[in-house]
Order: sequence, then C-alpha cells, then structure tokens
Amino acid sequence: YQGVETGVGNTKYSGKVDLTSTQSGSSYTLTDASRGGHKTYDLAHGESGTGTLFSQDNDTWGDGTTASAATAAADAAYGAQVTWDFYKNAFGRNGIKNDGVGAYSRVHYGNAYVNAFWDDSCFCMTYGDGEGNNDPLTSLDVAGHEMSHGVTSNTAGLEYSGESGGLNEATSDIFGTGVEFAANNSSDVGDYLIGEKIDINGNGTPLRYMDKPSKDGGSADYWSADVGNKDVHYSSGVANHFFYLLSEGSGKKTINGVDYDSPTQDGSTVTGIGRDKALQIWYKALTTYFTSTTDYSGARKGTLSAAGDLYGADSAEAKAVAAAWSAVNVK
Ligand code: ASN
Ligand code: ZN
Ligand code: CA
Repeated sequence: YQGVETGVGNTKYSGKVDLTSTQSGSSYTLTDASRGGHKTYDLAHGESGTGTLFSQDNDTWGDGTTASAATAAADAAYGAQVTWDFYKNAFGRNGIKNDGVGAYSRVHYGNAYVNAFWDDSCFCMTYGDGEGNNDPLTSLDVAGHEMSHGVTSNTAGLEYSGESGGLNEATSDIFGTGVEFAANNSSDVGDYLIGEKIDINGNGTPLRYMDKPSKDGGSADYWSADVGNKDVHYSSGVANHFFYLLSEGSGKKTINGVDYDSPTQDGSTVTGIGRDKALQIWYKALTTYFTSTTDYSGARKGTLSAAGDLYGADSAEAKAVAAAWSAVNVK
C-alpha cells in the first residue's frame, strides 16, 4: 500500500495539528504529496546534505517537546503546509515558483544554532534548534518568513542589500504574518510580531514589531537617506511599519489580545484598509512592479500602481497606500 495520509503533529508552537504524510507499506514519512511533495528531513545536528527523511512506523509526529526529534519536524512540516495553503488561497499561487513543485525543510541544523534560513541553491528551508537546543526556530511566522524568501527570489528577486534588501526582508515578515493570521488554529491567532514564540532574546520578547519597528532596538520606523546602510533586518522596519499602518491604521489598537501603538512621523492619522487588501496590494506589487533594484521610492510607486490595478487609481485603497508611505517618510 502507498498513499497520502492525514497524520497528527504534536508541535511545540502550534498545538496538535493535522499533518499530511505518506504511507508506504508499514512505514510513514513526512512527505506531503498534496503540496508539491514537500519533505521534512532530520539533520541531527549536521550542517550539510539532507540528513534523513523523517520516517516511522506510526503517523503521530513529535510529542510537543524538544525531547522528541520529530517535534521540530512537526512544526516545520506544519509551517510548510500552512504557507503553501496561504499562497494558494490568498493569491492562487501554486508553490514557491508557481509551478506546483514543493521545497523541502531541514530541522536540527548544527548545535544550538539560533537562526533559520532559506537557500535558493537547495530550494530549501533550514532550522536551528536555538539556545541550548531548546527553542527551535520553527514557529509558524518564521517558517512563513523563510519560505517567502523563496517566493521573493522567484518573483521580484529583490537584491539582499541596501534598500532592496530591506524590502526583501519586509516581504518575508509581511507574508509570514499573513500565514500566521491565515492558520485558523487556536495556537496561532495572528499578530503583527515576528518570532514571538521562539524566545530568541531569552526574555520572552519578540524578534520584531511591525507597528513600531524601533521597539526591537535597531529597526527603522521611518525612511531616511542612510536607511539602506543598515542591516536588512533593520531597514525592513520602514516597510513593515507601512504594512501595519496600511492594514490597521495609526494609533492604539488591540488585536487578538495584543496591544499596538503605531506612530506616524508627521503626526498624520492613517486609516487602515484591512490586512487582506494590504496583502493583495503587496503581492501584486512584488510580482508585477518590483525588480531586483527596487528601493523605497520604487516601492511606493509599485504599491500605488498595484492598488490602482486592484481597486482603482482614485480608490480609498490607493489613497491609503499613499498616506501610509507618507507617514513613514517615503514621499
Ligand atoms: N533568519 C534570517 C532571515 O531569514 C537569516 C538571514 O539573515 N538570512 O533573514
Ligand atoms: Zn529573512
Ligand atoms: Ca507572529
């Protein structure tokens, strides 16, 4: 017997979830034939190759703790599933290259490695186990972030330095956040924070904040002439802030129990158009107007064109795009 199965994932970050697996005789593997054949591999602390495909004689993956090697695999496989479904449902995109072909994920990279990354050359995502091998970087927003690097590479191709690098990073934060809100899972209710579950700072604070990026101590809230000299994970702040303002508007707001307070540089009030429309505008701009060298000024133009295409050049949505960029000093 060989077939597509629905197994159980006992994840660390997303609770108990359905995981698509493949049964072959009496053995199951973490192979998702319903999403381009995405596979999840165990590097078992190695740093090269693909390690071993997760395989076992039952269809329950992980125990919700890092004691089981399959727990991080369950999170990573779930992240790949939900991200695939997000791109399909929100944009009609069929995988990273829109060709129906899945990527693969590798977990347990290195020893106490505190990062996760996308690599174009392997067409794969890789996750470290975090501090003390106890906080794998496999939360849903991080998985969505990494897989979205593959989408950016295969669309606009934003160069990973200067202002285009900040836009590349922000694109991953924006769609990673879209994935988290789309999950429809009581453990992932959705927020405008990045990495709030992986305890990367050791004190429970998130890695990044979209309502006011400078809360992380390094990210830019507003465009300035030298923003392109910052690390791409800091220059991304301008676009993350734009996306928050466009979605939710300026000022104080509580969403799913999280308090936000988003400022504007000029004291203007921005009224949000909702996250779903903001995501559509960003995706259309990324896939139609952005190029490898798009900078912040080009991003303003590209998103205005995208909003014009989707909602009309004189629409409230296009006006909100202009207002949100102006509020972050992209004029
Ligand atoms: N986790 C980081 C990222 O996706 C890795 C990196 O700096 N490239 O941006
Ligand atoms: Zn990134
Ligand atoms: Ca988040």
